[in-house]
Amino acid sequence: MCSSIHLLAIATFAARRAGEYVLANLHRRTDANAVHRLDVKHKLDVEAQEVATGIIRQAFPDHVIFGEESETGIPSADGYVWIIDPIDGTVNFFHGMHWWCSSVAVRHNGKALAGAVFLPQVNELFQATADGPALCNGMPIRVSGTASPELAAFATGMGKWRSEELAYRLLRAISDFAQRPRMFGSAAADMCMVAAGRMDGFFESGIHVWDMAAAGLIVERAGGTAEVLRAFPDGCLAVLATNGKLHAASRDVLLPILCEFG
Ligand code: LIP
Repeated sequence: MCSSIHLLAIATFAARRAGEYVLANLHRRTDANAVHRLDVKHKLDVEAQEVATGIIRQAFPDHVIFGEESETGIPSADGYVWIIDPIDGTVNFFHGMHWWCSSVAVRHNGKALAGAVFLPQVNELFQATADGPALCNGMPIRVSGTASPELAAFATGMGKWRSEELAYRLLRAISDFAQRPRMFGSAAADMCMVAAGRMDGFFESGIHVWDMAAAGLIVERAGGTAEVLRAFPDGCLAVLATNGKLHAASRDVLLPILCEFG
């Protein structure tokens, strides 16, 4: 069994180097392979994933490595699997918005062991291991104490991939449930805000395992709860991450809407 400290060191090195590579190429922010209405396929996504992959491969040559830009499908959960999102918040990055990050997680037989999320343009590095504290720039972080939904700041995203009606129903439910909905455009970065106690919850339907693998562990190790409410056949996920105190009430609002749409 690999030590969690070693796994975290490599996850951190890979996330930081990938983020620094993208930051060094900020002048290429519009250098996309394809620009779609709901997504941008960016050349720097591919290049930064290669940077992270090289670091991980050198340290753990026999581990499975997979990321948003991988041509293969999601690998089986057996053994060690590294999960990379080289730029989470690609559309933000493409438009010059600073809210994006590089995320690297490692799982063993499906259990998250270590994760790092690096936000280069706000210079914040979030980390956690399965048996250690959640950290931001090396300092321990904790989720908020907000227990009343009407006082909760809730981040969400607008994945309209499944149905626009579903997307707007979910947004309306969060807007009615929480004090304020907020939409920043990077699931991993938004979940780290929950871990740091700056937001009280996050929900999005239509993200992927690479968006949440590291940040979900960081939320849990900060005392919160991160849960996949629905896993869809195409690999998309509906993910709820909260400070724990709001989790059951949030799930009770959101899950019936998800189920209504199948
Ligand atoms: C993004 C997510 C975001 C979601 C976007 C996109 P990407 O990931 O972080 O929360 O709203 O649709 O999925 O594609 O930038 O890595």
